[in-house]
Formats: sequence, C-alpha cells, structure tokens
Amino acid sequence: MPNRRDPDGGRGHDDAVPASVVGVPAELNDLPWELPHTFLGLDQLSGGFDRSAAVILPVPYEATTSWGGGTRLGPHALLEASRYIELYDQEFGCEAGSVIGVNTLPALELTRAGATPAMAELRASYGRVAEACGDRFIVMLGGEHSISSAAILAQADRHEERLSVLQLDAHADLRPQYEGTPDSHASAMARVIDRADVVAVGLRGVSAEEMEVSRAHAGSTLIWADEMWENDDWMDKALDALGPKVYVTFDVDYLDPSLMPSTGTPEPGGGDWYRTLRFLRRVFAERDVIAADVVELAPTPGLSAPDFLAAKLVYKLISYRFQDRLV
Ligand SMILES: [Mn+2]
Repeated sequence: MPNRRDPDGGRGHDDAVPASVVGVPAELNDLPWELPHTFLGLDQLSGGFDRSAAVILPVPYEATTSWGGGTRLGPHALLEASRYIELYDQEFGCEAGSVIGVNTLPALELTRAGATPAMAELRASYGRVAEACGDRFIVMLGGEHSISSAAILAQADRHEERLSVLQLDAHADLRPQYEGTPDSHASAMARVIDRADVVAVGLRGVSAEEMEVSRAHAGSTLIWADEMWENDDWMDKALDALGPKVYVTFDVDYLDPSLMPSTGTPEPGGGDWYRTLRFLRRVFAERDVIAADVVELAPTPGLSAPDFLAAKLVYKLISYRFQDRLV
C-alpha cells in the first residue's frame, strides 16, 4: 500500500513538478491528505491530461443487465481499488504508471431516455473524447457491455482501415437483439460485426442463434475456453485472426468465476490470470492496440479481491500498451 505520509505519496511527482494537491493551498501541501480518487491515486496536477499517455474514461452505464445488476458501481469500485495497488511493476522493473502518465476523466452520465439514445449519446461523446485524446490510449471502464459497441463504432468512424476487435468474454454477445432492444449487452458484438472483425476468446456460454450469426460472418472468430487449457495454440489462432489495428474489449466474465465472482452472468471455466497476461502482452507487442475497455464488473459488497483484480488488469493493459517505453 502506498505510503500516504510521504508528501509525494510516491505518486506521479517528479523533480520538475513540486508536490501539490488539487484544491489545496501550497502552504497546506504537507498535511496528510489522502490520495486522489483517480486511477492509481495519481495526482491530476503532476499526471495531468497533457502529460499523460493514457486516459481512463469511466462510463457507469447500466440498463439492460439480464440477471445480477450492479455494473453501474463497477468504475467507482475499480478506481477505489486501484489507489491501493503498488505502482512498481516487477514485470518491467519500474513504476509504470508514473512513467506513462494516466489521467482519469470524470464519469460520463448517459441519458436515461432508453438504450438506443444512450448508445447514440455515448458514440458521439466517445468520438469527441477520442478526438481530444489524439494518440493517447483510452481505457473505458464499464458499466455493462453494450457500451463497448458505441466506443468501437466511434473508433471505426475514425479509422479508414477495418478494425479488429479482440473480445475476451464468456459470451459471444452476437444476438441480433435481446429483450426487445438491439442495444442490449447481449447484442454488443452483433452491433459491430459488420464494421469490424471480431475475435472472441474464452467463450463458454453461446446460443445456437449466435453460432448462426458467427457462421454468416467471415470476420467472426470463436475461441472456446476449453481450447485454452489444452495448450497455447489458441494464442496464435487469435493473433492470426487479428488485423493490424485492434480494439480490446474485456468483459470480466471471461475470467473463471473463482477469480471473478463479481459479474452478472458468471460461467464456470474461462481465463486464468497469468495465461491471460501472457496472451495480452503478446497482442500489445504484435499489434497496434488503439483503445480498450474493461466492462461488466458488478462489485460484491464485502468482497474486494475482484475489484483489485480488475484494477490490476487495467494497469497491465496500460503497461503492455507502452511496454516499449518501459523496457
Ligand atoms: Mn459476457
């Protein structure tokens, strides 16, 4: 846990910028203030948008969750847990978050007028955030999985070449519509399959209808969770199916529920921690990952480990994206 009595808090300050706390007069800087409520507790003055290569975009949107609710609380729980994660990453031998710079935006509050207007609002808002971010790496925090389709379509609008989506998920989310709306979390990938190739990894809860949708689309690749436990061939298969520009969408139910019980529709089996990190590091090394999201975290009161896992996962995604700068 970071030392909070250290005036720097060990967080994001360097020699060029004196220690300062947002909203606190300079003569009170040395009081034992808590860490900011930002990703990794990084100080927004020393991290700051201009100096950050990565940007966190919380979108606590929840409207169509099918069983267990609570994904609207996901971004807050993830950000709170991230404040207690060590900045030092032994994989790279440095405080990756300080080297890269991570800026946390306020949460986007989408309209409650219905799923379709909310997704239209997010697509437009995400497009403007992406425009303002330029080369910065955006990690969106959900919220339910439907938000990914709005972000992916906004990114597809910005890129001439066809994007590939790497979807880590227990479910294909290829239903043309679900419970009367084409903008359901269960239809997230059906919304984008005509605009981007989708490589889904970790699947183990898929409907017959979704199998038909997948077969009808040459750009759809399915990798089953049980394949992942035989050997590592699935990693090559997934990479072969990914084009040069990749958007990563990580539904936390991809992970085995023993690791990640805090999600609405858990399925036994799925990804484990180290195998998944090995795969992701390769993807980020071998492809141009333009943006990512982590969605469907539904915090369980009194059980913090899944929130910490999700926070650490986001930290790893950012570190892998900038691994060239860290080694
Ligand atoms: Mn899922």
